[in-house]
Amino acid sequence: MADMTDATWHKTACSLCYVNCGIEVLTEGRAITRVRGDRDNPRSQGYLCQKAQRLTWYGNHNDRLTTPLRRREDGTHEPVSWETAIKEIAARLKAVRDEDAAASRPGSMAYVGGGGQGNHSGGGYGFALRRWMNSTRFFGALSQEKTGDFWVNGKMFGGQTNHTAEGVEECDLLLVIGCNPWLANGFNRARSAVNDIKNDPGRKMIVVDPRRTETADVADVHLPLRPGTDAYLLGAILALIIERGGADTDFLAKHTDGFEAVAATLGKIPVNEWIAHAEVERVEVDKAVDLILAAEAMTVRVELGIQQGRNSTLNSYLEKLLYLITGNFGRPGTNALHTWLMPLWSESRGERSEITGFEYIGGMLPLNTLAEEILADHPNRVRVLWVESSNPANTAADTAGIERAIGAAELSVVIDVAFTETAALADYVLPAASQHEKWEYTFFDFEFPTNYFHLRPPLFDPLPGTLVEAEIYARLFEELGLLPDRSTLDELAGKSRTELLKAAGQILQGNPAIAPILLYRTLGPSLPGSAASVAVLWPGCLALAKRMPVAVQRALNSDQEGPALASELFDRILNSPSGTAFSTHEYDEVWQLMRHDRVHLEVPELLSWLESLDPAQDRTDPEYPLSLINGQRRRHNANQILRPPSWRRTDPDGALHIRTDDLKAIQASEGDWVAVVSRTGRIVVKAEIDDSLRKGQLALPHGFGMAVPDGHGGRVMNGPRINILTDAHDRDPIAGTPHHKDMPVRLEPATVQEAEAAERDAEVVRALIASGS
Ligand SMILES: Nc1nc2c(c(=O)[nH]1)N[C@H]1C(S)=C(S)[C@@H](COP(=O)(O)OP(=O)(O)OC[C@H]3O[C@@H](n4cnc5c(=O)[nH]c(N)nc54)[C@H](O)[C@@H]3O)O[C@H]1N2
Ligand SMILES: Nc1nc2c(c(=O)[nH]1)N[C@H]1C(S)=C(S)[C@@H](COP(=O)(O)OP(=O)(O)OC[C@H]3O[C@@H](n4cnc5c(=O)[nH]c(N)nc54)[C@H](O)[C@@H]3O)O[C@H]1N2
Ligand code: SF4
Ligand SMILES: [Mo]
Repeated sequence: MADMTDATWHKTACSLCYVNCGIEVLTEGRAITRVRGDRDNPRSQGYLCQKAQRLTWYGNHNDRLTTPLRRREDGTHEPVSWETAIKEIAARLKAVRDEDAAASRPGSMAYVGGGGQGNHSGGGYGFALRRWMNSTRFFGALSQEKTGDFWVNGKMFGGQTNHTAEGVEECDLLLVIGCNPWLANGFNRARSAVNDIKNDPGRKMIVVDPRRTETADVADVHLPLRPGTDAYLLGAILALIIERGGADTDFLAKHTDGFEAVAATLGKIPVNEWIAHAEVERVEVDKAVDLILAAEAMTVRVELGIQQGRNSTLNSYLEKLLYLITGNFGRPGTNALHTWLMPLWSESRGERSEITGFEYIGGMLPLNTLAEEILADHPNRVRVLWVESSNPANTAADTAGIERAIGAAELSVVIDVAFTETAALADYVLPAASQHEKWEYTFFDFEFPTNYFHLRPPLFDPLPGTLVEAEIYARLFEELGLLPDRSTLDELAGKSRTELLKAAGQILQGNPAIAPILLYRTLGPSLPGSAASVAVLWPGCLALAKRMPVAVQRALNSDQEGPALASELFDRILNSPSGTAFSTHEYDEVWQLMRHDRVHLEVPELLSWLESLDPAQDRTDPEYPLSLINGQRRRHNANQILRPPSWRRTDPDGALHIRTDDLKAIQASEGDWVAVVSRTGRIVVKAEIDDSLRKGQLALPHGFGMAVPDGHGGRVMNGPRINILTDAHDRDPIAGTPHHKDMPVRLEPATVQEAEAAERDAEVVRALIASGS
């Protein structure tokens, strides 16, 4: 396994977005030298997008962490040994836990992250620590994009983990709302799937997006709405569907409750007024409705355009009503629910933060409220900030507020593979082995009727100085004295897989939080190829085999039952380097996945929200008249995963995209440095023409703004740090998610000094790109 230079193709997955396509790679030293799609991967079937070839830039660069770091008084960091770091962190955690207990207050730790686009193997261990700290406060990327969707799923289907899948490959109508699969992917084999639809006259596509995106360009109907008006447009489309008899009355009678209340509210919508407010043509809307009514199997695909847009949680409701009212659910080519090996988020039941009043959704609080939880003048404020596999100093709204909050935490710890902007502010930084240096997987398994899981063996040994997350937490728990003694561990390790959890019962009763670590230290060592950290999947296999034995038997083609079936599944996962199916359903079994007996179409909070919409109130701020897509997905961005500038083949500066006429309005030209100004901040960016945008709409890319080594011992900013512009209080009233896709801004020419400073940084970055570092 170790650092090999050979001509063998090794199977793994791409971790540059959450689709996690199966890939095969050639390696040389620690570099990935070639990448090709893995045709044996049953989900991605050999597909790759433009980014995968650049994967080596993730783990093989000069800004990897190779030693624990401790912050000095002056803000710089010094290397310390693992022993020192673990000892000191453990002592401080224990002190805070004891103080919390003495003051009878809830645990005051905030846990942020727990996994990125390709890595969820650390999360379970991090949760264990949070649990031991008696804290419920969990924040992450999902709680700044998807929690509104989860909340609606809870209301309609009964569970916040009743998450939906799309039937893109088999649909005859794909309705794309607020996403750009051509560049962002987001579902399996996205570009191929879009091309298949384009090339088949019998299949159609509608795109709802203000910009004429690459996806919209090949659609049958494109509705280029005014940013932020989705709720109006979707409301009007729903009203038209019902008016034209498009409701599937058989489906509604059989599977749903509450249609009358929904229809009554939709019936009151002033359709023409709302369509006019969205600034789209009525004839184009009618064409879209024609296609929806004619579809045999429609699937609706949504993402950040509506989830990080105005009326986010309401949008998530309307989008679901589109397929539910028309009966496009639980059949081939429609939307459906999917299974989980282990759910990626949990069920909340209306608990709220004492500090902000926001509701926990899926076990999470809005990332937008993290700074408030730390900075609040409240006895139960957050004292310990624990960040794992996330870079909130760049990716959370209001960079200045987040930086203040990190500084105000009594203890801040970051576990990452690279020296991120968040790490730069932390009290301790712990270096993790990369996703290619350990067994890794994600729970982004969103398929129905067959669902898949992909466990990837490592390509390389851990970079010297780094540890796998499981080992970091195990050492911490040992230092805290939470694990049983060696002989008890040995005795447990001697048990069979099926006996182990039973035998550990009593120990776990005393301290349930240690379960993952106990498995890691007992079942772990018996697993082949140093796969110890994978032991946490075992309880998941047991639970799944119990919950849906028939679906697992079908997927494995097995007639085993109970723990034997679970064991077969666990072994199959361990021995399937291209991934494996873990559940296979019949379509009509979709209803068994739902917590409610019938879909609750009526969600009173959202119907009254819809009724309260008023175009007259929905005005732009004359101070900030433009709408910024703040965090656009482009050809060469990938969240904060690829940090060295050299990975990009396009867009070296992370340019501001703007229409010719909007740029002319400030007397600037392409290539000029311009200032984007919001209520919260001001950044200077290079202007590049993109006439596919709507008038008055601008776009800045996601995935820039890292401070990277400049080659001369310092650091340089790699493109725009976009969350300087975002206001953490401009957020959804239910989910607290930000409105990144429709941010009010104005544009000004940059000052001479600003332009010179920006040009100096850009030159350094271009030199780095030229030198390939
Ligand atoms: N290349 C690339 N791919 C990625 C990522 C990446 O960083 N780079 N990140 C991954 C991640 S984490 C995610 S969550 C996904 C996100 O994937 P997407 O959501 O598809 O990507 P975005 O570019 O953020 O925004 C989607 C679209 O919303 C549109 N939009 C803006 N305002 C509005 C509006 O008011 N209404 C509507 N209907 N649309 C609007 C924009 O024009 C844009 O086309 O991408 C994943 N894939
Ligand atoms: N303005 C604006 N802000 C946005 C968005 C936007 O569109 N606009 N998009 C939002 C969205 S949808 C998302 S998903 C978030 C993403 O933002 P984040 O949640 O911060 O996640 P990533 O950018 O994926 O960065 C993950 C971190 O994990 C580290 N990492 C990688 N591998 C490992 C590993 O094996 N172990 C450990 N411990 N660490 C590892 C990386 O170095 C990186 O620092 O950004 C959000 N922020
Ligand atoms: S779609 Fe592209 S970025 Fe996403 S996992 Fe597949 S190859 Fe990687
Ligand atoms: Mo995301």
